[in-house]
Amino acid sequence: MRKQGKRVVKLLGCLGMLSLVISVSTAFAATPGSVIFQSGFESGSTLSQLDAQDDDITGTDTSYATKNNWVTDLEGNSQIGTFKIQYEGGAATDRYASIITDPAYSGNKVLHYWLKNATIQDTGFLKGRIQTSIYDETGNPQQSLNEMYYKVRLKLHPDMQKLESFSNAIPWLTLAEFWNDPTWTGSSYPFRITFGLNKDANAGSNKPLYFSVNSENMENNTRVEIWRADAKSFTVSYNQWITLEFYYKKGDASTGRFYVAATPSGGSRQILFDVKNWTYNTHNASPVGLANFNPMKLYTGEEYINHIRNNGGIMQLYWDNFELWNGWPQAVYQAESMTLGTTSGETLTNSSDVNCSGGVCQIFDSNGVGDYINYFANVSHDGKYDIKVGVKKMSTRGKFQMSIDGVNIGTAQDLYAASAQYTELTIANDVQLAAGDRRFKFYVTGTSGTGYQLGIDYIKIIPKD
Ligand SMILES: [Ca+2]
Ligand SMILES: [Ca+2]
Ligand SMILES: [Ca+2]
Repeated sequence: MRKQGKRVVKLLGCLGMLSLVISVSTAFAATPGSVIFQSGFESGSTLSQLDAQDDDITGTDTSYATKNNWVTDLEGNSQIGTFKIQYEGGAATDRYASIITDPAYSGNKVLHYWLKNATIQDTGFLKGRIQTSIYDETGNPQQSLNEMYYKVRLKLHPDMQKLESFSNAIPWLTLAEFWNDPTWTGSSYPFRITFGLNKDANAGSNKPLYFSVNSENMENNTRVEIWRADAKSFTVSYNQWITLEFYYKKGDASTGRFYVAATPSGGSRQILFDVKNWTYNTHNASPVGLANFNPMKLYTGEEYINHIRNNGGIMQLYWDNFELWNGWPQAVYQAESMTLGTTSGETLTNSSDVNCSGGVCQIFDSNGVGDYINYFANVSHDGKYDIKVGVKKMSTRGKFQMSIDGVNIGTAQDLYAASAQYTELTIANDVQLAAGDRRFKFYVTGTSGTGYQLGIDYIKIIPKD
């Protein structure tokens, strides 16, 4: 891969108080993640028993147009080993996973976890487990997954709230787990990242659950914590869908990354964790990729399972809309759906057009140099991005300069064409953006034709790191 001509341009913000650094590389191919598999557990997804302690899901989920087969797309992907559901103990009267109709909406199917009794013997106590496993296996390797992103919806059954009255702290209720060089393969450098729910000890009143993450080296069967973080400012809600996004990047203290974002249904997206630290064992000189992970998991001790049951409930979760990628997905923001900022006041029209993405382009009737329109788009994570814009060119169009949060990026773009033309423009590459709402401004700088209109279809940002 060629990488050349990297230059750093330092620009002063318009207030003269901010200084932003934009680094620009040329001839560096974009490498966004590709979707590996996606399912909403809809019709065609079939859960069936493999043996007493394992189930599988097979079939094609036709609610997604592509990458929707549990066997040929998921297990058939060259970076993925095998998928199954594991229990490790008990029977269906103690625990099960099942594809059911969403109790809140009859038009939706979801994956339901039901954990009534802990049955797995550990040292001096029992534990319970229901987990999807995406694992490296002999003959079906999963060694090259150096980056991984997935999105899934989680709904905590209302019975989960009974945990708030558990008097002691809850340090362990796993919802997802990520292994590098897992201990059960007799490996030399096991490492685990655990994402789950924790709770502090009650002191006279119930305490809320909160999301937590930690990582551990396994050293001579002893767990050594490498890093941890708690998301106590995020309110964990019950009986409400929360979209979770996970990103794993294999790396050391300076190159590794583990990220989780959460978006409650109807609420705003919050980054719970963006850890830049080890994502494999700190002693491992030659780690493979993410060979084993449990993207949807319920794994915890008997006292928490029993507490819910003893209070008239059952420990339960719902999962939906699982989408797995081998890196950050690119983000496309339709002009017609973005939050509009200030404009210079000319008419903005949603123009239905089958050649426009989403069936709509926005036509801004700017009529002179200096007119402008601002859009806000939510950037998922800190990083470098290639910035592209989908446009509809016409003879009545003008030229624009794009800026992000007041800093010009790239050069002026000419939307003039003798007749209608639909094009994706590359505005700039390797632009450093911070997570959150960024302001994308189109500023009219001139025209090659007869008018100054803009025809904006979408903004696309492609993650580069
Ligand atoms: Ca579904
Ligand atoms: Ca399978
Ligand atoms: Ca559009």
